[in-house]
Amino acid sequence: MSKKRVLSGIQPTHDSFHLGNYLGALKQWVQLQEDNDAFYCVVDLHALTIETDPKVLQKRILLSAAQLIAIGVDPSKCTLFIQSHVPAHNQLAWVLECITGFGEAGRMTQFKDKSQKGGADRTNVGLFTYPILQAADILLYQADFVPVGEDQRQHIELTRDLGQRFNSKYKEIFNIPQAQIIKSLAKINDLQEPTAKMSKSAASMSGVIELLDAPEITLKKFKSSVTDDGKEVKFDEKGKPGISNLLTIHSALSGKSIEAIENEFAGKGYGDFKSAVAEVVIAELEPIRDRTKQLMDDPAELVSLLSTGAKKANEVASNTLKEVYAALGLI
Ligand code: AQP
Repeated sequence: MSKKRVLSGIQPTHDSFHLGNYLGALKQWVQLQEDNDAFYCVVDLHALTIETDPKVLQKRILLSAAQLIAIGVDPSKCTLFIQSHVPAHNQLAWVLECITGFGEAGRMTQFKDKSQKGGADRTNVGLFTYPILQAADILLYQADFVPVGEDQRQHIELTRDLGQRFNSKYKEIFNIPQAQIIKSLAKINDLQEPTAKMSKSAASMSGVIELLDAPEITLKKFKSSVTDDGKEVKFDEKGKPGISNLLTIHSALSGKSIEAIENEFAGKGYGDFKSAVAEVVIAELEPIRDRTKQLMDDPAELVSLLSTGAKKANEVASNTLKEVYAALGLI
């Protein structure tokens, strides 16, 4: 049986990825590379929707690639590349923009949230067309699965709609992908605002567990996490969102069931529980932090690994684009 094609990307919008990215998406990337033909990219063009100092962006792109490798994304098992190294992403995006309705793009909730937060003056057209570029990222590689967190569900739906629309209007070229979302890990929440998703662009990083944080910072963030007035360590998403979020994190990393963790902390205070969650997280993140630092010591080696990935990605992407252009009647 031929291998399934997997595609996913992450934005270099911050120095460090966070625990939401890690549990919601990146841990799946590592597993899926074993039995699938996986393409993973650092979506640097998407990051241009936020104005960033060029030197800072350059460092973040390298840091992102280094973190992915440190987590276990292995360039010998998958195709790891930088989005801007493959021009077909922008070329297909334009084609897809021409079959996307204005109202359809305007209904994307991430655009609505981000443009509302930034205000009209700071909202650029790139933010509006972002999901269409994302659709091009995915459709170019004929992906079967896209491992993502819950926040991306709507964008994957749009990708499917655009792929189907092109196929029925012009020619059956695109494989229609499915989102692969692990329900229990699809939304890791901010430790200070446990009903909101943990995000790289949060107003304050005090509730965001960054993979590259020093252990003492991670401990401090967990110790000061917002919980409730009760005493019981019990999973109850509505009544105890803070404790439930911590239980999800502990369970995902320790491999223990939620029930086993609840039993372990029966009769103990929230303080002990918070320290225990921090301990599990620190044990997971320390090696990732160390390996990222080592990889950043040799940026030339990183760039060389990424250019090998880009070569492979370009082959697949340019073939799809050639077919698309021909189907459109372009000479
Ligand atoms: N809190 C989260 N819980 C579970 N999964 C999450 N993801 C993001 N936040 C959570 C998943 O991580 C992958 C990469 O995300 P991204 O950087 O491409 O974009 P994002 O979804 O916009 O992530 P952020 O952290 O909120 O970044 P900013 O603030 O820059 O927009 C995706 O698969 C995402 O689902």
